[in-house]
Amino acid sequence: MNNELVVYIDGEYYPKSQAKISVFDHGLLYGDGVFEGIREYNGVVFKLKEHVDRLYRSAHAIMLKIPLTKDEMVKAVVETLRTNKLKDSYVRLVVTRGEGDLGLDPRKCPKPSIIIITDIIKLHAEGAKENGITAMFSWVRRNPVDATTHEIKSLNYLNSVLAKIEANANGVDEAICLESNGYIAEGVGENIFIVKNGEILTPPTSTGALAGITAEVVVELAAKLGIKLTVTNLTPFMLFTAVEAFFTGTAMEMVPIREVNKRQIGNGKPGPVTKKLMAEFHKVIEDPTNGIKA
Ligand code: PXG
Repeated sequence: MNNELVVYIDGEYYPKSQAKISVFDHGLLYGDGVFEGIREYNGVVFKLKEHVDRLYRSAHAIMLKIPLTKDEMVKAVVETLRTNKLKDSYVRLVVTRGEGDLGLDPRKCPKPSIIIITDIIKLHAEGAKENGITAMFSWVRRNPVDATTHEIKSLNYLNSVLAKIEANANGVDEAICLESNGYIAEGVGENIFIVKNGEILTPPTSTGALAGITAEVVVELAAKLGIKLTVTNLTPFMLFTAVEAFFTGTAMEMVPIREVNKRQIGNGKPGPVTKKLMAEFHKVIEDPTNGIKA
């Protein structure tokens, strides 16, 4: 137990094996809560302020008052990492509505629960970055913007889980979700980009996708490199006929897509624009000024 990682729950640390919350927590009963997935690179929590800002925006949208200030939240993440002596890790920040009764009314939940899990990161499949991954359009549409939209990073992830199940069942690495009009929204936990005529295209968040922090880095890098980037609706056809495509996300970082629904993308290998951006992206995550030291 001495070497066991600890988990922060409401200001206390518990060994991983004993880190538990109530079965009456509405995060479990109704998916009523919000979360963030963050990475620490070499002792620096990448874009921690941006993730905490997004967490509070998500909480605001579901009228959940987080009982810590943003600064206190940043401190709690840093302290949890220090306690666990982690240098390269994955941070999962969760705020649930808290314990209530067996009715969905959030007024029955007087105190939100704050959970901070820090753990070692599992890397994605061997060769994903070098060779690219396969993807498929899922039958499950992204939740519309006037429903449990993924603009809110809420605990309602069944939409993404169903899409992932479909990809798994078909032996494909990742699923892509379309929005209600048939335009491309995003991956299950990734934003998506294509390259066409030397230009980068990516869907708007008004299709119900999350405003990704990794995607934002790519937008900044494209500007810095002088590559035109346009936010616009993308059709499945546009992806099938793109010369390059890639996913971005905290867990996946940047990963090329080599095949979609059995159609080869470009020449089936990571293209020059993707490779250039990936190289630049690695410089960004290694730069300690892009995060907060743990
Ligand atoms: N879209 C959705 C729906 C997400 O959940 C992203 C895009 C990428 O955003 P960032 O800010 O990370 O660039 C996400 C976030 C995981 C995991 O462990 C990853 C996410 C969410 C939940 C779990 O694989 N990605």
